[in-house]
Amino acid sequence: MGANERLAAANRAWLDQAGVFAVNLMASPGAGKTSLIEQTAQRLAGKLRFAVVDGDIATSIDADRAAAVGAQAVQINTGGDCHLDAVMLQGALEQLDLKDHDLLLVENVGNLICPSSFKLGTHKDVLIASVPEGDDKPYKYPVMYRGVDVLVINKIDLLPYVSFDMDYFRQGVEILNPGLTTFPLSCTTGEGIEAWVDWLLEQVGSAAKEA
Ligand SMILES: Nc1nc2c(ncn2[C@@H]2O[C@H](COP(=O)(O)OP(=O)(O)OP(=O)(O)O)[C@@H](O)[C@H]2O)c(=O)[nH]1
Ligand SMILES: [Mg+2]
Repeated sequence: MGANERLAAANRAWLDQAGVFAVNLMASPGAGKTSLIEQTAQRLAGKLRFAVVDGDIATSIDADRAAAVGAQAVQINTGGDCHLDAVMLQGALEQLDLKDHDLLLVENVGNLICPSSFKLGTHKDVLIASVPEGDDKPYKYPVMYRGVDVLVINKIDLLPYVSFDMDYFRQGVEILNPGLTTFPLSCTTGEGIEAWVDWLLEQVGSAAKEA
């Protein structure tokens, strides 16, 4: 873990030097990580130059989806590991033209446990929860919910069809991570996506000012 922390710090320094703001997207399998990348990419076109790193156990399906919406995309296959780590991200950064980008979206392996333990060197950790997973997830996966900087609640279009008590869910989040910035949205209808994209633009803008 110590070696991972050191490599994560080196990744951060590299990203900062290149002027790239990086976000680590974590979620359970199927919560909508790639869908959010697709929606974000479509709205950022012409506003920001961005790249995507996709972590999966196997296949290049997600990197192909990101490339299809215009992102420079690198796929990492972990070959069985349930999370990305700093050395994997370092390998992906070597394949990207970092100087040509302002933003990097990293899609971690679908898992609510392991990714929370491995820092990558990204600037913000974002958790995507989705309505069909159930409203008890903050209570059952506290380490993940406690450690993130931002929460996206995806698939709100399904709220009328599944039993998901938003108040119960948000109370659980509030106990673990008070005042957490949260974006309820739907990648299917597009509702709420603008607020998420505005947040990203703001973050990239403030990072550029600090540099
Ligand atoms: N109804 C609804 N379906 C959605 C929404 N967002 C994503 N989906 C669907 O959920 C499924 C999984 O979406 P992905 O974006 O592939 O999820 P992922 O988190 O990238 O999945 P893995 O990379 O396999 O972990 C797909 O069938 C999407 O079409 C949404 O807001 N509403
Ligand atoms: Mg995906």
